[in-house]
Amino acid sequence: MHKQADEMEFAPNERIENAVKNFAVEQDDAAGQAMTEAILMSAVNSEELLAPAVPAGEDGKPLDLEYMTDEQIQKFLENDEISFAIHAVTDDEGNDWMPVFTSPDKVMEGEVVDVMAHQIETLMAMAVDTGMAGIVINPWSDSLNIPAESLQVLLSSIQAMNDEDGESLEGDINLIEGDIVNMECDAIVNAANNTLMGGSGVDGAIHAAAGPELDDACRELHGCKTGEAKITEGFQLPAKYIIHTVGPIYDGSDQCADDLADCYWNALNLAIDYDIHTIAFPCISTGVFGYPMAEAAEIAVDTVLTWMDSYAGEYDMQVTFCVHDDEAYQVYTEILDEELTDEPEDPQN
Ligand code: AR6
Repeated sequence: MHKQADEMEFAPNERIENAVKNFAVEQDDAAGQAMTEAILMSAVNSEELLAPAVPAGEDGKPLDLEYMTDEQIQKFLENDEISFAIHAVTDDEGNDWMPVFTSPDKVMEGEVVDVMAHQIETLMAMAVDTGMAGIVINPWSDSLNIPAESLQVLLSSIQAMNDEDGESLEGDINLIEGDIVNMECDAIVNAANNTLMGGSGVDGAIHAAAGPELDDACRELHGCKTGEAKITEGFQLPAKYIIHTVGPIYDGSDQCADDLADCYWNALNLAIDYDIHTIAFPCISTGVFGYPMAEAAEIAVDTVLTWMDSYAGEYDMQVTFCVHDDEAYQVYTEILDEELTDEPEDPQN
């Protein structure tokens, strides 16, 4: 059965998945769709493909493993300086194709070859760089050829996403430990309650610093539902605006996680209406409302990154996570490091 790219289930290999989806949009003929489907099924879902390859010396000729010196073996293991000679499959017209397999079973269906696991992105780059006609997936059975021109389109798309990640996210997400009332940005976000009439924690600090005019302005807003966001001026704060949102009281439910994500999402959407381009968030719900810091931080970072991704290139927004203690700083640092470090693969590895 033929499935459209956007109906398929994916392993978490997002950049390639997105590249393939973009690619699929341009391939509106049956052959293009079949090719896209095959890449999705095989490459994206397995993340790594197996390629028959032997280590090669500087001259590009295959090295015989049995006669390798210890030093060569070490270099081979470290994947350093030693490249790989690819076993190509030559078609009737004399074109060389790089064979790749989606599983060890697919390898075993034909002649016995040594294989190595590689990231799909690396293999595509290798096929293009070595001037192959393309790659042939599972050459012994349900084989499918993907020409070099198609691989090039996919690679460019992946590269563009790498560049975009690097620019839009790393530069526009900040982490600060401190008091949010001192933040000099277009807007700070308040972790309020449904009455919007002030309280303890960050809410209390913001009301105290902004002055009594904030109480008057909040009274006019007539409360706020959990997950929603409303805006006032910043009054005596350095920030021009305060976006008030109400986090959920933690009970471990999915609803609670959705509500917390809504706080970030709705605050950012509201920010656009007021031409806000720099915004600082506290760790909503993690104080009086009892949300465990690590869980809340995952949702905060995920939601903000997804929002920023969806507006990439259309709206500039700098987001600062303003945490209040060392523990929260540590938790956010780890999550952000993980989410923002998305180094492109070195095609030689
Ligand atoms: N700057 C930055 N972060 C702060 C500050 C500050 N000045 N003060 C506290 N935090 P909480 P909630 C951190 O309790 O859990 C209020 O009474 C704090 O370390 O302020 O959403 C409201 O009126 C914690 O990590 O908000 C509501 O009734 C985080 O801010 C209720 O509490 C959130 O803690 C809302 O509870």
